Amino acid sequence: MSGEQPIRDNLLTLDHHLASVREVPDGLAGVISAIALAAKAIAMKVRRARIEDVLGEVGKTNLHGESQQKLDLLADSILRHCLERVPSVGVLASEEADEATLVRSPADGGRFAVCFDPLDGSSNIDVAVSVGTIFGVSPVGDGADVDEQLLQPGSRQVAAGYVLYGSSVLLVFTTGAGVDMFVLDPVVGDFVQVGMGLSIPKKKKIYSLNEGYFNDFPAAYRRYLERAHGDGYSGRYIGSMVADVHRTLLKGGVFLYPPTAGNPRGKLRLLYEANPMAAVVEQAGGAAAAGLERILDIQPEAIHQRVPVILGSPVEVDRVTQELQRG
Ligand code: AFP
Repeated sequence: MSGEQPIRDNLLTLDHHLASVREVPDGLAGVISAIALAAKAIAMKVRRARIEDVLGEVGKTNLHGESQQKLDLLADSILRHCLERVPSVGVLASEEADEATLVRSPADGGRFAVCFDPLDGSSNIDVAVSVGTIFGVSPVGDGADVDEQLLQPGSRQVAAGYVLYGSSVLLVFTTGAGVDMFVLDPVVGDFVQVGMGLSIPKKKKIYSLNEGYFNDFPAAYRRYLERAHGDGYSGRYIGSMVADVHRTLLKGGVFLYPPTAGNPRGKLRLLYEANPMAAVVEQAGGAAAAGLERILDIQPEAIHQRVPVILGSPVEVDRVTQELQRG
């Protein structure tokens, strides 16, 4: 019949999945549902950005000195709106806000700290390139101060993942027992499961980084790249971390954002970019390092701290770290 779309009979929605996952901490399913709801609203805004005239810069910069896009702020407020209503959410930290927000204290039931980059890669939106939302959820740490409750190693995350607003809208996340993938089905209006227990290829001759900074990279990264050139590697770089990491997760290879002369600690942020992506990649059998340290072991010192990032197939990450060990 014209106009009717087939609906799969084995449909498993995100809510079905969350109800069936065992051993997730109490109140965590509500946090993930809230992120999924926000993602649906953000996806709509991204799709209609040109129509609703929300493309382009606000005319302000965030504390990282990067210009804020109208959609960055819109996505930030959608996520806050959805998360603040979840009774277990205690603290929020976003790329778009200088300080973390206390939503409710532990005494009032605030059990989780949620760190997020509402719209990563947003400078790509004007040219309709894929963008994403990245999130990590941890139990709030001890301490009266919001920063103390938030600043914990990524290994404490109880959920982490991303939403990719691409040719389809994907939600990929882990609650510590493998990585699952959902796609937003526009017919059903919900995220439906399309992949369980994702596994990253052990090796693949692909590197993904901004090679334009070659002369600014430390010598070890330049040596790695020279070797990769000689070994017949392919380069793939979108410039949107979610899209680049997602491709790396499915196809293999290594994604890198090394230190540069301009950004001696790299560009990417530990709490809401590196940690969630490291958790996903490790749960899929990959590796994630900040130079010679495991990303998930780093004790953060500041909300917007930056780290170098090397993540992907274990063999490929190892090839980079071997060069770093040589100095
Ligand atoms: P924007 O959000 O400003 O577009 O930055 C995107 C990003 O944080 C991350 O998604 C990319 O991996 C990285 O920056 C790209 O940075 P370069 O443009 O320096 O390669």
